[in-house]
Amino acid sequence: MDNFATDIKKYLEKIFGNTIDEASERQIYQALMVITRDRLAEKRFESNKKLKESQQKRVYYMSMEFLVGKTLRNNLYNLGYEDEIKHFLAKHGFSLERIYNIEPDPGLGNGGLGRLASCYMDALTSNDYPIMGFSILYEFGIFKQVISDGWQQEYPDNWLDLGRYGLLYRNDEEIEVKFYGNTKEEWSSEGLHIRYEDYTAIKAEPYDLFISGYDSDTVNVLRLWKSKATGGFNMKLFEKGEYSKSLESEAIAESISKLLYPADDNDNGKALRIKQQYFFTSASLQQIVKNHYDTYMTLDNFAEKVVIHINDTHPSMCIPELMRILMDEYEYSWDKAWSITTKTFAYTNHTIMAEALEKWSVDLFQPILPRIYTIIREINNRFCKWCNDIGAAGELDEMSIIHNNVIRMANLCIVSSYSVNGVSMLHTEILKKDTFKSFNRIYPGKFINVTNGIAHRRWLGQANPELTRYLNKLLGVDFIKDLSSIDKLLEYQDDKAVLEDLENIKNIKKLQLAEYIKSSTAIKVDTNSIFDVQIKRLHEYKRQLLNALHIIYLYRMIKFNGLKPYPRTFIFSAKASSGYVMAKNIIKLICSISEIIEADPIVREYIKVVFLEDYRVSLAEKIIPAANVSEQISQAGKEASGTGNMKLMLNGAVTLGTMDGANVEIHNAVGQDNIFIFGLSSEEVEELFKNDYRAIDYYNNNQDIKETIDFMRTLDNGHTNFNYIADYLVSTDPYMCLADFESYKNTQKIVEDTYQDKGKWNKMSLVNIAKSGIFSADRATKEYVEKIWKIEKIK
Ligand code: HBZ
Repeated sequence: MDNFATDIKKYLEKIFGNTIDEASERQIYQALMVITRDRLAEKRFESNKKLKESQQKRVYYMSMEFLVGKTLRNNLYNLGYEDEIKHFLAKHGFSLERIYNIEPDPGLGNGGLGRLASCYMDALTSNDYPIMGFSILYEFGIFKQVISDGWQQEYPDNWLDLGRYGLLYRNDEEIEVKFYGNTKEEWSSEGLHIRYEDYTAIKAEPYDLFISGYDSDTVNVLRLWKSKATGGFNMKLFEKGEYSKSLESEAIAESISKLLYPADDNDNGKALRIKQQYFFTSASLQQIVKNHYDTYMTLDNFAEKVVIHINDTHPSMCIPELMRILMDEYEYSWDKAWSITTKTFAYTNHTIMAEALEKWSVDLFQPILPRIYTIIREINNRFCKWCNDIGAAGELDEMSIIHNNVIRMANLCIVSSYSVNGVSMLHTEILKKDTFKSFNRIYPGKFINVTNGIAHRRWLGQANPELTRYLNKLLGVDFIKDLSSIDKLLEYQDDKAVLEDLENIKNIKKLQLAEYIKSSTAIKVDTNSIFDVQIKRLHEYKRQLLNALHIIYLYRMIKFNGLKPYPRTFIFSAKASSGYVMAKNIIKLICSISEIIEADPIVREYIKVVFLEDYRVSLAEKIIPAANVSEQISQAGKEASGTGNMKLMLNGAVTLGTMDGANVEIHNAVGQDNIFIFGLSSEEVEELFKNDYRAIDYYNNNQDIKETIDFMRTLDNGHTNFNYIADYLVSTDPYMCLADFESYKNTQKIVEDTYQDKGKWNKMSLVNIAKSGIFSADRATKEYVEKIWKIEKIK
């Protein structure tokens, strides 16, 4: 730790005029954040020097979202300073845990996609790969969720207030991004030039967040762009005496990075979203090209030295932007520019849900980005012509980039990237056989699979130090360095003492969570009960409603039919997109069930329902280590992968799930006996859908379903009733909760029975931990490195 302690003291003296014994927790927090950032900056300088010298190929990871999670613990842990700082602070009466709590959890993402991006940054850095992330410095991240009378309310998340200390402002690397206006073609003796006129320029200010690696010399950077009015932009109006208008235009410029769109399915139709996408992709591309040119004095070798990875279609404007820069600024011909571009980009698809595949209407898009639009149109024209030539014209309805005056961004990505990947085996198969089948035919080999992975250092090492310490001692291998070695645990699957130890650790984590639940909801939960967890975004396809329906079934059976199940605590946490009415109603339903049960002295002896508000990375870190059952119950074929399923498994929860996304691979890894699978397969779902799923038949033909839904209609805690949801379940529900209900209910009974056989349950839990190695982000990113990026470690 050399002089970290001295640095803290110096900082406190210099900034606050305090000694450490006079300092407040808030001051200590600031000192730790700033000193850690500066240490990382120094380390970054060293690793960047090596990178520059080696002139090796690099990856730029473009994502509208990075859910980084709290940074201080992660950085101190990775730098190996944690224990010493803890002791140093304790000597002066401070708790490092309390200091950690001061840091806001940067909510720069909605869910899985954003968290995946951060897990990958962490893993690649720990493994010494050269990667730089690019995104937006949202002033307000995902909203803060407050549950009031069972309803979700959204509050702004002003995370920069205390979060800004981790960022380094790089005003030497500001960039201008242009919107609106027109382009003029000008011919001269040297050829064609494109001149931009009447455009609106906005300044992109870079803020760097350093990404530390575990046991590694590498520090990578996540660059976040903030939008600013350019001085000149305002001055024109200012000089005309239009002072308030000039401020207005400033506000418009700055609105671009104001907030994260809180919808994780569709933002089509919003001009501000287009501006956000172009703002950050243009700034990043300009930066990348400039860096490259400064190093090599040519862009001819761009694709040999640069891979640009696009995390879903949100950054897809990178593609026409690179074409624009190559042609308009470096005077490349179309063909040469296209040849470079199509060797540079790789694209990950995260969804097959039709409503989540991004589309922009030409009428909205073209005026905002006229030059980018003409480039996309030309890419499309050439692609369509090529399809004609190869005899694929018949499939252009599916494949053309512009169709019915709408730009289909996924098609742009597929046509322009050299690699397209899905995020689990099943998902990739569906992409190839169904969603993009014509593309797969004309581009054989372009579609590949890389199953998702998670940063086990955060999700086990930091979130569950009790289990980590125990396994370290027991296994004597450094599974934090290399998670594949955790399978050594299998040797202990019949060792009673080990199984009991694991159970005890789980109980400690359950106790900690129970305390949190009590402090945040006033509900007292029994730590002997089964902790049954469903935590993820609220979506119909994820079927929190199926879970809720089963709880209503249990409630009715306990109350009126004398059922005495083994006690269970159902734990939910989920944000709903602010305009998603059904999702908000489902939250209300869950909260109402919770209340109704709490008010019932008989039922509450057996089951409890807890809805924890404001789901976020740091809350997940509390819930996951305490879970016994991991609910992964999406309609088969709909969840691209899931990553919560992996985090829960790693912490010894047993999956109760459908054969969907990465559940399929978890099933393969642990075997039939160590997972609870239920419900229709994705093929059966397709079949049933084609044959006209009639929910009402399930209601009429299944006594339990009928009674549960009828009972649901009578639930009424004061002023809300749930007829609306009951009607949906028996009529239009496309996710077919009723079709899977019987199977779910029966499997839940098996879960309950198995849990009571402690020896058996503990063994299942152990096997899940032991088999989680393949779900490490180290494995996943290694596949990206080898199959797609072809990069090497920093030398
Ligand atoms: O990406 C998720 C998938 O639903 C999940 O199955 C997968 O594990 C995860 C990582 O691959 N997708 C998202 O999280 N999607 C978004 O967050 C999203 C955000 C903004 C959008 C659209 C989707 O405009």
